Amino acid sequence: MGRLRDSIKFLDSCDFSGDKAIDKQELSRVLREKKCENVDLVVEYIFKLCDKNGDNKLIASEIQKNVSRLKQYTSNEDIAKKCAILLAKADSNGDQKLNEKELEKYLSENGEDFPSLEAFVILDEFDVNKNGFLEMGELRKYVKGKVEQ
Ligand SMILES: [Ca+2]
Ligand SMILES: [Ca+2]
Repeated sequence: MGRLRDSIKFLDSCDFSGDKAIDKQELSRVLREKKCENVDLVVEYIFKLCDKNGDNKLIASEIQKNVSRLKQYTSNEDIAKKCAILLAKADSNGDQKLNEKELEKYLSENGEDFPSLEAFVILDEFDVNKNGFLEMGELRKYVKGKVEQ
């Protein structure tokens, strides 16, 4: 399965205007069709990560570089969508991982009474490889745990 083929497929599925690029409206439309919540936030986050030249369009090379991420963030799967929303809200430095500070900030913005304690507890439980970050696989487990509560 080639990256190039994947990215052409992804471009085809989003590029409604046929200009061989994906703009924010097109990405929003795709996310809405997938019933994603917080669409605007997720779109901004995806562009922050992927639109390296800042022209508000994702061109072929940008799509190719980020295709696995783009597919994940626009997936039909609920957990993937929830992870995308969580990252869009909490990943302030755009490294697609959450460190303790980012978690703490997110938790306090969401009304958690003891955000720093809670962030510590979450990392202790879900940061399985103990690198100090929740990255995608770990994030999925965290989000999944929350959904099943
Ligand atoms: Ca981060
Ligand atoms: Ca980790």
